[in-house]
Amino acid sequence: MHILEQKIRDKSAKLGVIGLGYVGLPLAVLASKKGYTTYGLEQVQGKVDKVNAGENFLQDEFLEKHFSKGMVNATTDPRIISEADIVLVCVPTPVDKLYQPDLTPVRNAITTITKNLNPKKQTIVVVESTINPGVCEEVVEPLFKEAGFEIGKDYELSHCPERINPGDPKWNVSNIPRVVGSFTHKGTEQTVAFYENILDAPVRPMKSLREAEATKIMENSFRDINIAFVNELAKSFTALGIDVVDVIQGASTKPFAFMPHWPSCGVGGHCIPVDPYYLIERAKKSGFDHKFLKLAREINNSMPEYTVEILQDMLNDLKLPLNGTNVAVLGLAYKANVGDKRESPSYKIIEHLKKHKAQIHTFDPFLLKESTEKSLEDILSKSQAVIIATNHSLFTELTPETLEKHSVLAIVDGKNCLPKDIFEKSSLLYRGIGR
Ligand code: SAJ
Repeated sequence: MHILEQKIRDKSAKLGVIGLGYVGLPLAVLASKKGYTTYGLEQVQGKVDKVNAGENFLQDEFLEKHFSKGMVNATTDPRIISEADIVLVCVPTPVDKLYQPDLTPVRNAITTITKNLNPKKQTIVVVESTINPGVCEEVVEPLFKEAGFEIGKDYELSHCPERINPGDPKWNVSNIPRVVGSFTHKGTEQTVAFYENILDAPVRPMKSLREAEATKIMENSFRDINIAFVNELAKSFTALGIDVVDVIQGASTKPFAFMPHWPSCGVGGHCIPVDPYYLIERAKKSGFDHKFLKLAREINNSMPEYTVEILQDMLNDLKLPLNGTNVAVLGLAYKANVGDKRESPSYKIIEHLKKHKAQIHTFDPFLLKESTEKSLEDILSKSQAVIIATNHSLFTELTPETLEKHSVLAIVDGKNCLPKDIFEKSSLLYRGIGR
């Protein structure tokens, strides 16, 4: 049996995880828990210190339960790569302001590997970061080639897309099934063997790197287009006096061939609003125009402005201009009960409110440093209108009485997270998204 295969089986293989964020740190802790010596290469010294002190700086249930001091040897020193038998790349793959993919973090990680790779070890390099089909062969492999390394001989290259769902109490790094694609058959076998050793979930070998890269992009584009579908229905049904949430709940009684998604003030996060652009841009290079994916992105990107328009209509009914009105934006994070503001619709709502010269106040219990007010009481006491931009549990407990006590006049429920029927019986003006 090949030495590396033996080391994977007997867990003497050493791992190097590049990027100790919400993907890399849980992965490193899981591998360590399963018996592998695990190094973490992280450029932020503060994170390195926290990891070595056993301090969990992420909101992640798996880490809360399993992470402790000594499990991961974190460092900023890239020379640990030369010791690793398997290197796992877990760095961000964002888009820039023009929604263009930004592979800089991936390129930097791969360059670090090429400067420290020990070809005698025939290291397996696994990219976990979400990338579009073609990145491994067109961006990653050429960097190794330039450094004089031959794929399949000096190293193996695999892709195992991460599927972390921040804040999910059920699905975590240990139990989410994974797919693996590699450049060679041996690479696929070895990489599947590694993941089968650390996961309590099936690992599916894919035909090649490209199918593995396409899998994650497809999963998240699927979610984006389905959200865009209900967001378009929300606009259309409002004009027809139809409550789209009631319709979605009705359609959900069908036990097959329907999967509910929900309209909201926008689609945020590091995955759903980002991943489709990776495919849109790469497909362009092969002469294909993803009209449908682009339209879905356009619809979802229109929801923050649509939310402000709803507020504007409500204030018109009260003969109040948005200009000069004190508006409370409740929530800055992109999803409930996490402190992550990447691509958050809240900031786009704030931009539109600014354009209308509203007096803007913000409060997010998970992002207090970014909030202008430090408590719900504070912000409500200053505001005549409220937009719920994130469905944090704290906001879902809001009652009409609380708002009326602070003489709030109107509320836009951007995440349809309040009991509409109760609010409609109050003196407040209440509108949801599509209901
Ligand atoms: N959203 C809607 N309507 C919906 C669902 C979500 O407007 O029906 C909005 C959310 O408010 C949020 C954004 O979309 O602003 C993204 O929400 P999300 O629940 O998809 O959360 P993410 O971004 O953390 O997505 C992750 C993804 N996981 C990975 O990429 C590994 C995604 O694949 C999962 O499907 C998703 O979690 C999940 O299912 O929760």
